[in-house]
Amino acid sequence: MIELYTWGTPNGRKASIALEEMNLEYEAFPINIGKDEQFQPHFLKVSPNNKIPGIIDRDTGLKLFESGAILIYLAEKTGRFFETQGDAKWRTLEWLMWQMGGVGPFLGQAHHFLRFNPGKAPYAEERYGNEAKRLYGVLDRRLAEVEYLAGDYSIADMATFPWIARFEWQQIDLNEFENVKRWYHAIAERPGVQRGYKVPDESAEIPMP
Ligand SMILES: N[C@@H](CCC(=O)N[C@@H](CS)C(=O)NCC(=O)O)C(=O)O
Repeated sequence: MIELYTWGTPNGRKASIALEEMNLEYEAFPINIGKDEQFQPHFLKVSPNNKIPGIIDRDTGLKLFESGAILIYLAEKTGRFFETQGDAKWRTLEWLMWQMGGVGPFLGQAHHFLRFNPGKAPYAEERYGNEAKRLYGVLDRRLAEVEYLAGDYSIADMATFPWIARFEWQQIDLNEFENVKRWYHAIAERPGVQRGYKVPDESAEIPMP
């Protein structure tokens, strides 16, 4: 049994999608970051960086924060969605790290300036809007070569998908990125992804282009 501390955001959904895809038993505890619940002492014991997601594995007592580490942990625990040998291992880690170091932080800034604070900082809007388009171009070219980021569907796709699901917030037209659109539709159809997307907010719907 895994305790998942989460909220309905891209980083939170990475973990709930992985838990659903891996058929792991878990209980979700909402941490409302709009109400500063991420600063509560009990949550900081799981995630000292005061950000969701965090997990506690009741089987082992392990507490873990950072979504990339959580995905690797769950994949190792179940032996699923992460090839641990050869080229596929490194392709998975490479694209997972690309998501953690590029897609997450930069698209997060695009949300901040383009969606929530339009007109306040034109330079930042231009910078993060351009960076969003550049990242979509990188993703599109990769997905022109392979079906999923590491070849087979993996934790690298689970990490990236919830960020791409905010394409409207990033002012991205998915029709301009045909390969991303094909990949997005395929992942959006997976029952585990559909269930994981609704944690902890049952009313959340996957946006479709
Ligand atoms: N690198 C972290 C980023 C986590 C993150 O930024 N979480 C956001 C929600 S998507 C959060 O908890 N924000 C609350 C805050 O910044 O106080 C991860 O991938 O887990």
